[in-house]
Amino acid sequence: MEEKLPEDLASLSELEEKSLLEVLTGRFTHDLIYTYVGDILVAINPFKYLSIYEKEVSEQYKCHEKKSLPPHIFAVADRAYQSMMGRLATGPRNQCIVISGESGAGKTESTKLLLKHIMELCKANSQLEQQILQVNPLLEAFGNAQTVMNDNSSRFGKYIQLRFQNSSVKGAKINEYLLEKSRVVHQDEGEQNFHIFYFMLAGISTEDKEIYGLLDPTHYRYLNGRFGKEDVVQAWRLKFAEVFNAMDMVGFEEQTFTSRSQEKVDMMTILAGILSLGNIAFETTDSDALKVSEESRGWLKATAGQFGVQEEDLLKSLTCTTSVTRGECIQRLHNQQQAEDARDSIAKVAYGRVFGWIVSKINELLAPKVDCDVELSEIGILDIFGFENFAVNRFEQLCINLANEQLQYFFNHHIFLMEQKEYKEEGITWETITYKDNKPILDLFLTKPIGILSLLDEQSAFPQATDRDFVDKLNSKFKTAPSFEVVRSHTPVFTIVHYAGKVQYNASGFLEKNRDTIPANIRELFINSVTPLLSVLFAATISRTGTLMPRKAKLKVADDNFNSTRKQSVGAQFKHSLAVLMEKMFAAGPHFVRCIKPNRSKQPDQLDSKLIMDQLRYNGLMETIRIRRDGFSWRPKFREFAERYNIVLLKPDLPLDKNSCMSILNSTGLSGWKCGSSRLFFKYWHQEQLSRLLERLGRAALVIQKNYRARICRRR
Ligand code: AOV
Ligand code: MG
Repeated sequence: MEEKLPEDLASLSELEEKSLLEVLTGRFTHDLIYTYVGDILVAINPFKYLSIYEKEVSEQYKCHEKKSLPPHIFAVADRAYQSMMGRLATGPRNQCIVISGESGAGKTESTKLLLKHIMELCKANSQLEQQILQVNPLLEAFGNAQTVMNDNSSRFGKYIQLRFQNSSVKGAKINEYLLEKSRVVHQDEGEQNFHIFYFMLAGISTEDKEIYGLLDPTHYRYLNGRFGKEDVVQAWRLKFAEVFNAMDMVGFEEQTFTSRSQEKVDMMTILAGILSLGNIAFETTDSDALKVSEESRGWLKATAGQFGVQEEDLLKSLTCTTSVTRGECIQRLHNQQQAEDARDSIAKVAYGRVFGWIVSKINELLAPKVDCDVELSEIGILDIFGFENFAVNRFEQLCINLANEQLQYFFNHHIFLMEQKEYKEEGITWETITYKDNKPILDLFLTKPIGILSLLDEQSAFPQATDRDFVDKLNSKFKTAPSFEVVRSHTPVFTIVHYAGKVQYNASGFLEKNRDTIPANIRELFINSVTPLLSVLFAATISRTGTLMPRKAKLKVADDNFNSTRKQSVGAQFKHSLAVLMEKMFAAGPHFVRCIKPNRSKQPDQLDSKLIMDQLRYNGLMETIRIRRDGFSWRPKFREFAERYNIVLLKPDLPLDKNSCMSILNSTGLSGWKCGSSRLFFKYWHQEQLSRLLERLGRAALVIQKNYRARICRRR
């Protein structure tokens, strides 16, 4: 079996798609879901429980270079941790683990396993460890939902940064990207609202239901009047307890006079308010004004109570827009559509604020408690929303797929571009491996001033512009661009040829979603809420980094209603946060996990060859195997190398140049490496061989090296 099912695809001598598929299929049928391509891990989602994550297994994968173990996600965690500790090789201290794959491929599960193993590795103090591990269930309850592609689909992106002082974890920080708020008010066929609503309705006691004003779940329009069967509801009930437990563990519990935490009570009340709000319907009257339909008067009253605002004020913010122009207060009455939009935008903004609050609270509680001059190193884990292609794709899918393009670019840049550039510069003989460069698609989105996002901003700035106008602009600018396709249709649609396939987008609602403005009267309404949490959430702005920032002065109503001059558009913010993230990741030592989805029906033991092959192709796996097999993934400068390995010769004061490197290497008997003009070129396995060698030389050598370093310091 060993012979036929190699653990490392870079060891295959014959590279053909067919044999590649055979190996992966063969391994998968033996429940071997992990396979290496050199230092890159390929993971196929098993859709079933495998007993490969137990304590004994995680024990084995501690500093595992010393032993040869089967490919495993724990090995990736170990490698990142050892690299951060400087135990493996030269290179940056900070590490990032980049997990990619389409929706449902297993990114979030991988993230949790990585976190779990890193916590094992650093023997975190039990409280902080538990806090960090509980962050995921908490975020998932509020930020994940069932979609047609994944029953637990992440509807936001996250970058979890674990902060270390030497070997021990000191804290964590979450950056979140673009929660899909529109899901609160609308879900497509076969999809659900965010988990927390179901967990809450299933798990709450009858007594609490009354306190929060919650009714039978089938009443709520935002849940499409649907709930689960008894077994599902039972599972949700447990989840609800888990979420509350997680909140306690992370530290949300506050000292209060009552037994309940006020913030949690407020949070539940706001969630209940969102559900009631969704049931408010409007009717036209003989006069110009709208009124709330007879059946929904009760819902209006309930919502006002839950949001802690006056019924008349709530009604007013739904049925008209107030603006102040030159000191004069002008009221514009809404038509039915506008009133419904106002209702939905209140729900979205309230939910978005609750989510932002949870993230900022987590960040506050998990912030490292160390002196500010202590330098911390970091392991970041990126788990975004995977590539999506639904029946209807909206603004959210555009942003999600853009993020995936960016990640694919990051991968290509590291694996193909940088590496091959160095071969050329350093005069290494090399036959160029071509790969599918997605830079043109990324440019199509991001270039200024004529990328898709810039054009969207331009159109969003015109109050009269329509989504059709936006698509017309795209069509005229990009009709000849290779990754853009004009679609002739009555609806405003266009197609992008992404690295992972063609996606048709429906631009209806793009401008509004990109503006994402809260009318000033709605903000005022909430600032004056008697529910403390709600008032705080609206009086504060949430910064890009997910921390709550108090507003300097209370907003004056005199601000225009669509305060787009001060506020960046959603597209521009997203572009900015992606850029910041990339900068961080480019400065770190990267580790890649490529998740693969075996079938579309989420079934165990089923493998759809065509689906797998598509993913292997657009991931560029063939090319990756080739470059890992023939290429040199570790390329230290002479200086870096000599500094680290001079102890091999037990001569710590060796000059840090090419000659010394040669002497060191000749004495190790290593083969297969190459020497360039300023650096050495090694295969990925050389690193492990050398670290094993260092291990053998043992402590004696380390002591010599340490003494030498101390001497140098004194001399300086
Ligand atoms: P995703 O994060 O990549 O999709 P998930 O990590 O949520 O996908 O995985 C989807 C489902 O697959 C999980 O809920 C599990 O049931 C199953 N699964 C994944 N990995 C494993 C594993 N290692 N062992 C057992 N089951 C697994 V998305 O967030 O939709 O892009 O947006
Ligand atoms: Mg996910």
